[in-house]
Amino acid sequence: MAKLVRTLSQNPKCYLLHRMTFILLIALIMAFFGYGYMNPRKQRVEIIQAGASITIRKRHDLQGVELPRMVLAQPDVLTPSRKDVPVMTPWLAPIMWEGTFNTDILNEQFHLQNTTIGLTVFAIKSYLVFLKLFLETAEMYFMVGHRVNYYIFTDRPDYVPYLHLQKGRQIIILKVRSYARWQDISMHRMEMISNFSKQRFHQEVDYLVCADVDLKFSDHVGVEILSPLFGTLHLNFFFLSQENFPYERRPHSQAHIPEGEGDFYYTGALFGGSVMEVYRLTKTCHQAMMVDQANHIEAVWHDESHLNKYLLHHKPFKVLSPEYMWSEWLYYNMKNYMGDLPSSIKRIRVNVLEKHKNWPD
Ligand code: UD2
Repeated sequence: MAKLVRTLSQNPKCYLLHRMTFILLIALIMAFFGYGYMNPRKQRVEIIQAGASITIRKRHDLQGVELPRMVLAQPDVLTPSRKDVPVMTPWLAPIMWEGTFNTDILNEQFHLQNTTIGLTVFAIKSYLVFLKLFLETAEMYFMVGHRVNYYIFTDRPDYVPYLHLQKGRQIIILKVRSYARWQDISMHRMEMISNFSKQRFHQEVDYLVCADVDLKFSDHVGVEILSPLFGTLHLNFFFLSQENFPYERRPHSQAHIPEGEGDFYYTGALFGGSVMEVYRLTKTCHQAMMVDQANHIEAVWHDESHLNKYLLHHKPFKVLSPEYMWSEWLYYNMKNYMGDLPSSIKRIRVNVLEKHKNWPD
């Protein structure tokens, strides 16, 4: 072999051939190892990644919010989050149950949008007694870490309790008139929310959450509930079939829902959405109640009947499970029908308090 190499190197023609073969070999090696760098697909991936990080940085600059980058496990699309409860309506709105959402992801999304949430609550006449507990527990559990405006509608602003609030949260007291009957107070909430949505809420908040006052927050209620329009399943009727729902069945009421129709029975105690959608809902319900009043009829469950009619015809984007409006005492009274606390209720987030309607003013 050594002899052959020496012979070749002594021959000029063979020497040239040898050099050219060597150069060709080097070029081939370079082309092979360089493929990874030259590959256009790889370059495109890097450009996309660079583009994405610039976009995110811009959004941070714009919003002035600094958030750590989240590293998350890949979602498991083949395993349903809950098998014991319905997690989706037939119109593909999620039904919010414990275990169906990731609070960290949602918090980051809503922080990036710099979301402000308005919580409306009415404390008129004797119902002022509920306000302190309502606010204290809201400070502990409601939209923690987000900007919140509490809109307190009352006939007695001087009696609104003083509370030390977390950063980014404020109380706004709105003086409104009272009515003689509790039914009128309850129903006129729709009118007042629609008026104030038009006058000011649309400039101050992104979402409105409308709640009864005679309740306490007992666990996390966060941005997972927010969507353009949401309603909450009424605990009493979640376990029952449609023919047992207490919809308004008299055809001459504007809240009328014929037998055989209906999706769910929603509680009047917790609903909401974007300011625009809440404006549409409350305005429509108020106008319908005015028509009923002119026709000398009052819907069986007042504003709640009209809310149910509205949500039947305007499907909510999210539906909150009874975790979001539980009632120990109602449940106790209904136990014969419902049995022990259903295992589907993993967390009780809001509790309706027991009360008596005929308190002295
Ligand atoms: C149900 C609904 C409620 C409403 C009502 C209509 C639930 C848990 N709640 O509750 O949302 O649709 O039916 O019949 O299903 N209020 C005052 N002062 C008063 C009376 C009422 O501020 O003197 C306000 C207060 O915010 C109260 C709300 O109106 O939480 C509703 O009145 P309610 O709680 O007495 O009505 P209730 O328990 O029948």
